[in-house]
Amino acid sequence: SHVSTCKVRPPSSNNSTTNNNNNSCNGIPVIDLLNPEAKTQIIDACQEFGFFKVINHGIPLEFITNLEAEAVKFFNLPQSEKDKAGPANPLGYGNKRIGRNGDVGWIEYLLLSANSDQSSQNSINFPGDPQLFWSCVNEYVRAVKNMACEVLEMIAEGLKIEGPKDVLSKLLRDENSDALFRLNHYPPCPDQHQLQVPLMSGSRNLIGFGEHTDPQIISVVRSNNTSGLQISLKDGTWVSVPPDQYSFYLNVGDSLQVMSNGRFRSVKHRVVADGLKSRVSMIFLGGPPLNEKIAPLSSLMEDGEESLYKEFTWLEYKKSAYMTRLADNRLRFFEKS
Ligand code: GA4
Repeated sequence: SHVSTCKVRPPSSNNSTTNNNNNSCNGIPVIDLLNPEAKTQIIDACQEFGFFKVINHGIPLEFITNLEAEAVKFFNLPQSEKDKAGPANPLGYGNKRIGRNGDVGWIEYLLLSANSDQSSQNSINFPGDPQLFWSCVNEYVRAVKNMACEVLEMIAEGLKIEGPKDVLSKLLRDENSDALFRLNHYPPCPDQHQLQVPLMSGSRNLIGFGEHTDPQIISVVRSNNTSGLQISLKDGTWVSVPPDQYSFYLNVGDSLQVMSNGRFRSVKHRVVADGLKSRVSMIFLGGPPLNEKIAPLSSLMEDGEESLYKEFTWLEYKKSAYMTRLADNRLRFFEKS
């Protein structure tokens, strides 16, 4: 399939009056969180793409570089050391295998809990300097979760729904929120003949992380300066996301698609590994408490509008999601026929 490369529109060529967001790369909206228009721009982006980049996010660069250094240190350890933190079931260190249902990719990762109560983390036997590692993770996760909550508050305001602006953010701020944090490493691959992982059709690129949507409410992605992330547009075209180590990309998850009763898109995305440069990404996956009902926000529903989905809790959805393969349409089982 065709994948377009980055074309940044020069400011002068933008004489659109309908689209109030004139800042984009490869068509991907760039939202300046300090811009008073940001709320409306985020709503537009969630509807059209389910994906956008944020700048002026207020997260200290130091938090990012500290954690990246710890991640690189870990991934550079000998295999036998890394294996001590595994296998990922689902938390811990994993290598090539993603989930439980046969998905594989050119990837190694650490899947961690991002709950405020991190006692579940104790089951991971982290090699090296676990104290330093966890303090970097906690410092980063706290800041990124906070930013995600601010964006969810802007979404609530932008939707002009009645009632408190924390209808969405409170689900992440809840002390029982079910959030995950994932550190991914897509290593270089000098000898592609030895590979046990699928190649992209018609190219020399490897699948790093196969196409999927995120089951949670919202995800926040940060990567180093290596490309690889691609998103699927409404028409099915894949678009490369230009790497930007100073910004974050946010994506709408399945749960937010449901809570917006289908107004927002849970964006399909994937990572291709180019085999030459190593890509390191860190992803905060914001989910609600396990017992939370995932249903369209009542304040959003218009007169006579009905939910497109059956009612379910996050626990039910999560269980069901972990039975699927990456590329499956996980929401399908919960759509009303
Ligand atoms: C996709 C989003 C998150 O990375 C993740 C992934 C999880 C895993 O890697 O274990 C899943 C995948 C993700 C969706 C379907 C199931 C579960 C792998 C898989 C095949 C941690 C998550 O929550 O769902």
